[in-house]
Amino acid sequence: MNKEHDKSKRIYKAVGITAISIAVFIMIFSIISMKEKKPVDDKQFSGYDRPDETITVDSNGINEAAPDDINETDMEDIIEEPNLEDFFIIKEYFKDYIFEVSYDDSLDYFDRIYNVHGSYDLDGDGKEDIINAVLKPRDDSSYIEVNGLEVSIYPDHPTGEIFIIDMDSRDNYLEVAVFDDGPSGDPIYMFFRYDGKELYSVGSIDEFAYMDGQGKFISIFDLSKYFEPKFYFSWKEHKDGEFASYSHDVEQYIGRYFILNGNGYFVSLEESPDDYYKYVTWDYETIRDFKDVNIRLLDIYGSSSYYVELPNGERGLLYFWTGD
Ligand SMILES: [Ca+2]
Ligand SMILES: [Ca+2]
Repeated sequence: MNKEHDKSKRIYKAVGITAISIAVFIMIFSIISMKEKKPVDDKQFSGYDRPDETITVDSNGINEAAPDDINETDMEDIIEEPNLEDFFIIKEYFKDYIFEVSYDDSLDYFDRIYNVHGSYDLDGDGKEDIINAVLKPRDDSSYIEVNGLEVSIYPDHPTGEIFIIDMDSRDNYLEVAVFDDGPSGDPIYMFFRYDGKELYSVGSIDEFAYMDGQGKFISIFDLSKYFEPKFYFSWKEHKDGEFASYSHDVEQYIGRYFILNGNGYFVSLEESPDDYYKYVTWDYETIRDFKDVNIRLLDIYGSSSYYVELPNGERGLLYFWTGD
């Protein structure tokens, strides 16, 4: 009887140990597979392996729709490479609020002085904060003021456009974005934060930049905007009132295929030159209108200049006009 009892005890023990081992194994396995999940997102942006691969460009790259389902799970304090799918144009992050704007319309458009008034809770204490601004072109008497605290600014071509924006949903602050059309068609948004004690500038970025609503921004100048899938060269992260820049490894896209759309300059060249810029010409005749052309990236000089191979085997410099 005792012997039998001992035996069954041993069996229970053995079964117990096996169960624990299986549980541990499952745990380790799920941790590994969780870790392995991450690069899947990146894969979408690494270009196409073969030119004859099915071309689906609809969900790749950047969305211009409302940021309805932004993933808010990544709260870790570590620097993560942005996933372009989380990025939307800046306007999508404006609050639905309209400032009172007045100006003397007897003045020329480029000389107008805008007086702006509004109120919004900027520091998240539940009380509205009084916001005023005077925006005068190329004049340092321009300023923005919150609850009597003033910061002077120097807009080139203000248009009176000013918005409430949430640069980072992870903190309680909302920022004020002041639009400046720039010295010659290089529009920017200047951001200001009121933290309950102080009002200060928290940087500026081009109007067409993208952001993820969690402090990360990608300038349109750092994006391969004519390619699908798109990729970025660098991004900025807003933290503690400052922008830090991080570069992204684009070498990984060399040898990959992308769909090209848009007007680009193309100069036929058999090999990628060391000094590509010597071959750059702004001749109208070198402009080509590319429509869904499957190109292969052979060299990347910057976000607006590449060495590529066209589907017919022709190789050359591909570059885009970015100035004005
Ligand atoms: Ca407040
Ligand atoms: Ca915020």
